[in-house]
Amino acid sequence: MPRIARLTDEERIVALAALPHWRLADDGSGISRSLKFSDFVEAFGFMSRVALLAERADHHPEWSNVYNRVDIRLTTHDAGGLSARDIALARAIDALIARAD
Ligand code: HBI
Repeated sequence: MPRIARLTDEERIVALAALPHWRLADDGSGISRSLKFSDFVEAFGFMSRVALLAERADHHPEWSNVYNRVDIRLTTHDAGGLSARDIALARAIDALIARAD
């Protein structure tokens, strides 16, 4: 039995309304955001900061990096879909980006 609850349809809608940079997967299983930085060092620096957040929260992104681009998908494997943990990590990532501006 999953230890973490998947969000309901209504909870998903409410959560996503406050995360305009994130896209909900068609099947509702996760959210994603793509980011572009000025170069690879900036992108990798960002990934390092997210990695520290993720490790502290014991919640980890699925992501890929090509040069200055980082594609992030958040989903909760233990829940088999989107959970409050993904929303919390998305907010923390957004806060990191806001600070970098
Ligand atoms: N990260 N995205 C994601 N989803 C999980 O379910 C998850 C995780 N990081 C660590 C983690 N679960 C652990 O708590 C368990 O696998 C033990």
